[in-house]
Amino acid sequence: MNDIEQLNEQFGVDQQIRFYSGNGRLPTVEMVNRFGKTAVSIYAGHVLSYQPHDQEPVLWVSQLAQYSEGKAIRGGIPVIWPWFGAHPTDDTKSSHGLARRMAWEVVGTQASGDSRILRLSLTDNADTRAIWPYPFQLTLTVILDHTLTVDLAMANTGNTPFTITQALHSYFTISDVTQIAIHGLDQTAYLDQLDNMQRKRQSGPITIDEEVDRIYVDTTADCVIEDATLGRRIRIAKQGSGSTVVWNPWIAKAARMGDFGDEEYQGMVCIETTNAADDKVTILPGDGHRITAVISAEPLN
Ligand code: TA6
Repeated sequence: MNDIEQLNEQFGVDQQIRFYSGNGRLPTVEMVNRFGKTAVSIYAGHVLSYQPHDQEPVLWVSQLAQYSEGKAIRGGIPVIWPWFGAHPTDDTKSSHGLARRMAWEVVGTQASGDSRILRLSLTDNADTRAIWPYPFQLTLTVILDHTLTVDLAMANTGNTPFTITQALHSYFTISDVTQIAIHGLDQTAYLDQLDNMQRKRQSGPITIDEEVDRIYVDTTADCVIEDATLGRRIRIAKQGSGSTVVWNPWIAKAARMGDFGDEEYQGMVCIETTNAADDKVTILPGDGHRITAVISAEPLN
């Protein structure tokens, strides 16, 4: 029996929760209910798609995304942990931590009523400790019901405190980046990553006509992407997160990324549920933290 057959034997639930060999032959699970469907790569603990029935996909993935061990998948919801952005002290280490490049494992599934639940875990090992020297346990819980909930629980299983920054780095499908408005951050301070982290203040909804890379600070607000062309709002609610990152690479940065189509910046925006910049989290031995994003799509009218 191969891995996929074993996964379906142990964790599959009829056609509601089904494992299959996805892009790059990565073990992938699809969960379906009467509201929609979602797909998750076991590798990297990476939500790849979320599609309410009779809707455009809510999450975006690049046509040039790479699906191979050790690579980060461009799109969906990469798990950024235990550091957001560049490593705080060692620039030889990959940006955005280690979790999105590691092999996770399935620990459980559940289908009851309209709810479909997947639990994946990543535990420290020789590979992680070679990069980041702390014992930890991550559990990613993905819940499909009338919305999509992505919850990352983390535990310090060692004897010394550690401090992390992190993100559920969500990529969203939009009609045209110049035609959307992002609500929820009006009058919120942000650090402009494109202007030496200068602290600025948002005035009104966010509209985009150039590269945008901002860490909004001291905010627990929902964000809403209003997309008149698609006739929908995407709402991102959150818990355990005091900062939100808004990113679009625009033309030049898109052209520099090998796993990102030159024109693809027009159809995506990242609204990232984070503990970033000064919104760090220190976890004592035996303690934990959780960060959660709840994603939903609703018609505009
Ligand atoms: O979250 C925004 C950001 O930090 C941008 O600066 C950009 O680098 C993006 O993440 C993607 O990073 P990645 O390492 O996935 O290419």
